[in-house]
Amino acid sequence: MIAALAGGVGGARLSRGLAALLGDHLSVIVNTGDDFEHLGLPISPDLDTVTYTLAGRANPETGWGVAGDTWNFMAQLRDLGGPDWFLLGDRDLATHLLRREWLSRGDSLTQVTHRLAQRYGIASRILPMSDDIVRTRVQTKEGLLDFQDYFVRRRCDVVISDLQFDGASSARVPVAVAGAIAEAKAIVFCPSNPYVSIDPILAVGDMHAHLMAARAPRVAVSPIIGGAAVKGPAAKMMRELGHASSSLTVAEKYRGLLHGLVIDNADAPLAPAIEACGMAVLITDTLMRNAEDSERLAATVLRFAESLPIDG
Ligand code: FO1
Repeated sequence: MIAALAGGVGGARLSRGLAALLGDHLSVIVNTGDDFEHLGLPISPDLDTVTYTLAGRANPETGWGVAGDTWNFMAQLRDLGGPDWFLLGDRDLATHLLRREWLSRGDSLTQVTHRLAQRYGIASRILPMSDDIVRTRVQTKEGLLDFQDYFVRRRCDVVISDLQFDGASSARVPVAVAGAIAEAKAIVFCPSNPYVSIDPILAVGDMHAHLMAARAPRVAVSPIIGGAAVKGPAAKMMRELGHASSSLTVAEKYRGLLHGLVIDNADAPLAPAIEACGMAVLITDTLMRNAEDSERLAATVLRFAESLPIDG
């Protein structure tokens, strides 16, 4: 079993490569801090992005939503003066309506996510980081913003000073997640935003203890290439939170947690400083332009993880 931690589009892209190689030997532990209720619908963006991507159904331009989706619902909503800042495609709507139906009759988010993945014929397991409510909120000079308000409505155009994950400390690690980590031969931190995709996962209950107790190498792929994020606000957040937007910041952030960090060729000069953080470094092409890139990088990361001697 390989366990991967993932959020957003970068996490989904590497998960796609891992799933192609591993099938039902892969469990993807997904961030739910982005989740929110919109028009009475329970929206789980990162769970849906990973599910659509592993199903080969994700919108290739945006990374989120369904490829080829139509927007009749949004057009009508707009005509009726409804909130049109968060786009819900006609096909995407089916996911949210089914999730609401199943949650309201008592199914867990884990059960709902598993059922949706099964209906897409996905062999890998897609596991919410918790079945309890965790909400990422962003501290800005305009006050505390819910994540989607910050990320979508405001397009990240406000300076952030801190992040919080409401509910995380009391949220429970699901049995399926604890099992995936305990059985893992390697644990992969996908190139997701460290602050709003990986940190919420690490903040859940005793997740950190489960990861540290695992007898498996823990390796991450840096989401930063040459000081810039491949996609999304990770680099901007790093600078606003007072750090250099660099793979070295990722290494310093995960010092003590990671056995290895995969960085891009562009960041090769950082290798000695990253090794000084107590982790091995692998330098390769980490940009995933297509499914072949994702599979190549996944294979490279797995070989790297297997090569690492781990402490007892
Ligand atoms: N991101 C946007 O920038 N604009 C949107 O209108 C939008 C709608 C949306 C609908 C469903 C969904 O699953 C994701 C959606 N996202 C949208 C992405 C979302 O904001 C996520 O938080 C990102 O995936 C970042 O993790």
